[in-house]
Amino acid sequence: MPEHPVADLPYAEPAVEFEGVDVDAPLVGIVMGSKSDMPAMEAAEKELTDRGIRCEVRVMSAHREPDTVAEYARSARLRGLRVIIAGAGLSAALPGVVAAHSDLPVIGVPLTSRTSVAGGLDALLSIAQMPPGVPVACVGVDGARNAAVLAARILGA
Ligand code: RP5
Repeated sequence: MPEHPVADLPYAEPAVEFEGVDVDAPLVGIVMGSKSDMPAMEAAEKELTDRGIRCEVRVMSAHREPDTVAEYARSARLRGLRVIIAGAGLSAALPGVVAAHSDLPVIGVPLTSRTSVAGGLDALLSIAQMPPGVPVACVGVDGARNAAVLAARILGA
């Protein structure tokens, strides 16, 4: 019987790549620029949890902790994440920076903020106006729940 045509393909690398992925690993990463964003972003966690979609929540700022954000985004796919939801207010660089370091779909959530000069419009424009080739999907201001619904649709869940 002839060898299967793909039998000799090198599977070693993917096997190594997925070796460390926990079967219970979260599928959606929810990140936000500040602890002050938590009340708004909790709606995303609730929606995903209600749908039985595993998620993790982290606070990290693109401006205050740029190395942490880069490391998180770069390792996201290998850790099993499939979508990243990123919420931020004011200049709201977080979703774009995550998208710069990962090829996973990134959903940005523009947030109103105590010191916003434009009621969240500043964050909305920062998140939506990405340069060609580095896409970030953008929901409405304080639209964390919709970000979770969109993540669920991306996952087909
Ligand atoms: C942004 O600045 C955060 O996402 C938050 O919405 C806003 C204010 O942050 P804090 O000053 O409350 O930490 O980076």
